[in-house]
Amino acid sequence: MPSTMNNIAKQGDHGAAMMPVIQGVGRAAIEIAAVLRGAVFRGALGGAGSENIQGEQQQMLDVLSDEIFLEEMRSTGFICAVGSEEQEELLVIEEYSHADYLVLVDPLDGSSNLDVDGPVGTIFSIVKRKTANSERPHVSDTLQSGREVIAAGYVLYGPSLMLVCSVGDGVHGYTFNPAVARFELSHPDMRIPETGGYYSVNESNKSDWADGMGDKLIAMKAETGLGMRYVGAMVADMHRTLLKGGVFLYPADSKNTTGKLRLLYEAIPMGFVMEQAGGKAMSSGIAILDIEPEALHQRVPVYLGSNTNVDALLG
Ligand code: AHM
Ligand code: MG
Repeated sequence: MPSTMNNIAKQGDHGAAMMPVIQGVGRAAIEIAAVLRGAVFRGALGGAGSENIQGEQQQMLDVLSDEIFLEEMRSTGFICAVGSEEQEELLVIEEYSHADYLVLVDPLDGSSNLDVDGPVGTIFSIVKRKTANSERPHVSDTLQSGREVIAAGYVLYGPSLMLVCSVGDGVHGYTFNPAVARFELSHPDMRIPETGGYYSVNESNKSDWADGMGDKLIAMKAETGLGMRYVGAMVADMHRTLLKGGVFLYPADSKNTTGKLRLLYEAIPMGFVMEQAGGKAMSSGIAILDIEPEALHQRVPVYLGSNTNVDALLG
C-alpha cells in the first residue's frame, strides 16, 4: 500500500497540524495543473493586462492560480490569511480570521516559461500567527524569520506533478498518481548529494553581479568542473539541485540591487527545504533563514545548494 500525504501527520511536532493545510496545497496543485494543461484551449495564455506589486506583467494564469490557491487555503479552515506574490496586501480570510496559521505563496513561479510550455511551480511556507486569535491578522504576522517557519515546500508542474515539502522532519516528495487521483510518497527523505550536480544561474547577468560573484563562480567552476543547467523557473532549478547536487544562485546585480527573488515566498521556503535536505541556504553573508523580514515583498540574494558549493561561492 503506497503512503499518501496522510503520513505527514506522523512527522515531527507539527505534522498533524500541517497535514490538512498541505493537503489543501495538494488540491490547489491538482486544479492549477489541470488549468495549465487546458489553458491554450480557453484563451488563458498570455497577459492579464495588469501588473503585480513588483511592477511585473501578470499572466492570466498567475491570476487564476492565485485565486485557486486562496480558495483551497480557505477550504482548510486552518488559515487566517495569505500573503501572495500576486497581491499587494495581506489577504485576510474573513470567515477564519481567528485561525492559527498564515500561508506565504508564490502561486505560479517562473510564469514566463508558460509561453514555451516550460516547467513552472508553486512555492509556499506556513507560519503561526503572532497576534492574538481574537485580533484581525496583520502583515506583521508574516514578518517572521525562516527559523519560525513551521512547514514549507513547492509544487513542480513538470512531466509529472510533484509536491515536495517539509514540516521540519526531513524533506519528502509526493508524486500525483493519475491512475488513483492522489499524491503518493515517491521520494522519501530527500538529501542533497554533497558532490556532483550542476551550477544553475542566469549567467548573462555576470558582468553586473555584486560581491565579485563573477570571479568566484569562475573559480568554483575550475575547481569542481560542474556543468551548467538553467531553466529560469526557481522550482525546477531548485528541484534539480536537490536531486542531483550543485548550487542554484540568484545574486544581487546592478539592476536588482537587493536580488530578484522574494524573501518570504521564494527564498525562505526553498531555504527551509534545502536545510532540511542537508544543504545550505545563504543570502549575502547570512543564512536565508536568519534574515529578519522587513516587508511582505522584500527581495534578497539567494544561494541554495550543497555545503561545499555554497561555501565556495560565499566563503
Ligand atoms: P516570478 O516569480 O515572477 O516568476 O520570477 C521568479 C523567477 C524564478 O522562478 C527564476 O529563478 C527567476 O525568476 C528567473 O529570473 P531571470 O529570468 O532573470 O533569470
Ligand atoms: Mg512568480
